[in-house]
Amino acid sequence: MKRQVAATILVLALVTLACGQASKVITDVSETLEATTVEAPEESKATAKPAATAKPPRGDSISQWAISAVASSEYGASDWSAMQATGAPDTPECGDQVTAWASAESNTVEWIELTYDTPVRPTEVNIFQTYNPSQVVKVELIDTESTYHEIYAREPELIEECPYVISIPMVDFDYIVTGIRITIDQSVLEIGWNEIDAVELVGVAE
Ligand SMILES: [Ca+2]
Repeated sequence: MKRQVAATILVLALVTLACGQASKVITDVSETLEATTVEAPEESKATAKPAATAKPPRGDSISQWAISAVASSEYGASDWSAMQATGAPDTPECGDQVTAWASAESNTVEWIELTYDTPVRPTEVNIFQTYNPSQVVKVELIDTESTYHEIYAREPELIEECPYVISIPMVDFDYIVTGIRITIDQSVLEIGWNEIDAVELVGVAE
């Protein structure tokens, strides 16, 4: 009986030892795996770089300000002229400022057309108004074939915020655009000139 117990203990001891060795081996394997996986990302990174540059080039989204402008009328040849709506915003505060476009009269329907340097597939138009917003009643985009596309239309409305920016987002607008035409109606609210400081065209260069 004692011999059987001793044999059982011996077997158990051998099994335990074997398991111990086995788990040690497994630990060694996992350590090896760890060591391998540490190096792997660097290798895949290195091979990913050329793949990224091999993708077809996509147009960059750019934001631009008008480079020239004409209008139905201007309050002055320089001050308040249509050219005052070109370039980045430069009117420091709300008010009747010479650095924004104003029409000759204050109670008329008028328009301004702005031209941009880089043709784009537009994604957004932002109209910066610095006096009596928002009597903007229509906004059209002018494509490379000189066709007009209306993107905004509404009645004049009293807006207390000034300066005030109209932001018009566009999705899937499928024309290449080089210009914007804005129509204002100053005949309804009788609040005076709706002055426009700058107009931003955002889009993807083709
Ligand atoms: Ca301006």
